[in-house]
Amino acid sequence: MTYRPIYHFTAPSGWINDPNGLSQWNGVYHLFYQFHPHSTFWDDMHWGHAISRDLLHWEHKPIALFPDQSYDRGGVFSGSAVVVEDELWLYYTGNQWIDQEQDQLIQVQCLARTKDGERFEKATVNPVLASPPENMSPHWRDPKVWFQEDYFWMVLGSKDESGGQVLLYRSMNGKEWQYRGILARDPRLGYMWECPDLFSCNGVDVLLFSPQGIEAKQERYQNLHQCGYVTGQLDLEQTSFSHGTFRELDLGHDFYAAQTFQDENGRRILIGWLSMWEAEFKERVEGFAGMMTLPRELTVEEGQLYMRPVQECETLRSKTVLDEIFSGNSRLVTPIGFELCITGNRLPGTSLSLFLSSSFEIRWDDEGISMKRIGETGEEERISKRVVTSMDERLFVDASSVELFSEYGRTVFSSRFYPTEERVLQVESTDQVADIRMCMYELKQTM
Ligand code: DQQ
Repeated sequence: MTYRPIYHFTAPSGWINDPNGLSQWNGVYHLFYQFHPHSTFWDDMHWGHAISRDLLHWEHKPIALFPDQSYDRGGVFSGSAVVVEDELWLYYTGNQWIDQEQDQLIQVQCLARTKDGERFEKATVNPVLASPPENMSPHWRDPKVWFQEDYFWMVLGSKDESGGQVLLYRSMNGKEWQYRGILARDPRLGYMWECPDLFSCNGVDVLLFSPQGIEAKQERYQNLHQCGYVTGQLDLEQTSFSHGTFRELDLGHDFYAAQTFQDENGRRILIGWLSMWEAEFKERVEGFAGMMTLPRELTVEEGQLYMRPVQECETLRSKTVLDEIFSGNSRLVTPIGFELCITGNRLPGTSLSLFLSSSFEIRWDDEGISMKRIGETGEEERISKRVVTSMDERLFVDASSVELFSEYGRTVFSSRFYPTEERVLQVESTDQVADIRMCMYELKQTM
């Protein structure tokens, strides 16, 4: 039984976490990522690199950035990319450990440039930001940079004694930066915010970030760390962002450090890490750990973010394995990678369950949608209390991952699962669930 995905991105070997430097440059998509090539555990971070023309077939490139300078010898941490004239500029956090066990560190913000996407040069002016604003924590990282209204802008994740926050910087030339102030903070949302991203989508300003340490509250905030967003009104000149309440972007067990970019067609595309800190990573026995989500197109509808797999994903469909009106419990041996579409209506009072293995169940009933996994630490359930009777559901399964796009992308769950037996889909319903059509496509291998 292999856990290696066939159409999701992962490294040829070693450990990966956050997506970095997502961009499209002269038609080519670039995916950089936090990478430890020497083991399947997080350690001195490098930036791995891959390119694609369709967001699905990724060509592995040599490592782009190594932890080889005095200011980043403890790791080339997360960051972003901006196209500047005929170059791609990469911003990242240089990490230096003072005492790793005590979490004592020095972090600085750095720039690297490439003219050809092959050779990357760290700027001689590095670090471009050498210390955090006065009296602030040395934990400030993950620069997300963009160009707007004649300036380069940067948001950074950070914290103070009351909790996580986002800092705003501005620059005329991308090398000399001025601190503009704290753009957002909320002491109820954990002790540190990582990987901030600020963008406008369908005319709505969105701040996406990954807060660490929010306490679980009923069905919410069930993961070790969360990834979510607020929407509101941004005023860059005034360093202010008035916004509504925080929402988790994905309700599954494994989703963190997501980043977005705008592609050359104007789409706002997101990729997240389809794993979670301190998770099982059973794939380690195969020499790799961690994978990315499918690329997803974002829209804002009814005031909230929707995520749908990019349209290119339809080209993955090879054979139709199943196309039928659901008529009762069934069991089907599945391909390693498949997409299952469920459309129609579920009658109130009925339930529909999909078992991807005896330890992984997805269920729709009058309580909502749930994903239940039995793992090393026992049963972990993730729930959306939104009740779905009119079904427009797309499920992507790839060896050891599942992504459910429910109600045409309104509610999304991403999780890892580790089947031990045959790859089987077992469908069970309590009663006649009424008029449900199920289509399954075998998906092509791209990786
Ligand atoms: N991962 C990176 C940091 C970031 C964290 C280090 C989020 O830059 O804050 O690998 O997963």
